[in-house]
Amino acid sequence: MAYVPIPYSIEPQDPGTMLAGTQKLLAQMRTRRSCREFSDKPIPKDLIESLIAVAHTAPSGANRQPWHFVAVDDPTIKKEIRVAAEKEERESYTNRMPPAWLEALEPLGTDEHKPFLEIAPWLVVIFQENWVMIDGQKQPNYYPVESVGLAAGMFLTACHLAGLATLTHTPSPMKFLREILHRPENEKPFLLIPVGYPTANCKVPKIEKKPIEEVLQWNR
Ligand code: IYR
Repeated sequence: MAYVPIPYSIEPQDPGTMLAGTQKLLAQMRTRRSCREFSDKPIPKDLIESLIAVAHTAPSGANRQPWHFVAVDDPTIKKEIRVAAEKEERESYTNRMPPAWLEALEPLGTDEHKPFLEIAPWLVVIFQENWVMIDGQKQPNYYPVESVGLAAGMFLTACHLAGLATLTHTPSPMKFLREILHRPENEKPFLLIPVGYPTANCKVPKIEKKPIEEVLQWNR
């Protein structure tokens, strides 16, 4: 496909406005937490579609957009997902995760019980497309993990700014999602994201981000 350049610009802002805006965003984003106690309060389909449309603006390797979103609010399918996820998680917590991993998870208070998979009004499952058929030929996608990770991050941000709670859930292994949701063999489940409101007395673990100096090096 030919290169077709088109004009691009961003509305200029002065640095003070940029800093104030960023600090406001930072304060908002600092309140984002992974939620494991969801209420069943419904969320309209068109809101979920807009949130996914935000994720779909993400950049991707060679603009292949190697993602597919499945939004589930069907109670029967949510139950099927919960049953399959809890089966894998039970095995993981009992036999698959080594002691060091279980110890690392202790501050999060997680276990094999995943009631939120049935209670949260929506489960958004992001699939990663590892290859595509182009002109009858199987072609790899480029940087699919990075691309889908970017889309997932933008989805979480959009949900938070809309006032919704999310969880980045990765039951392991999660190939059951491809079967339950009838996705093709070029797609690999990437993340299972319950979306909803926290319960009235929702609790989250008391954990903190590292200080910025620990994750930021300046060379100037
Ligand atoms: N998938 C399991 C275990 C788990 C693993 C990590 I890494 C976490 O950050 C949290 C949980 C579960 O969802 O319980």
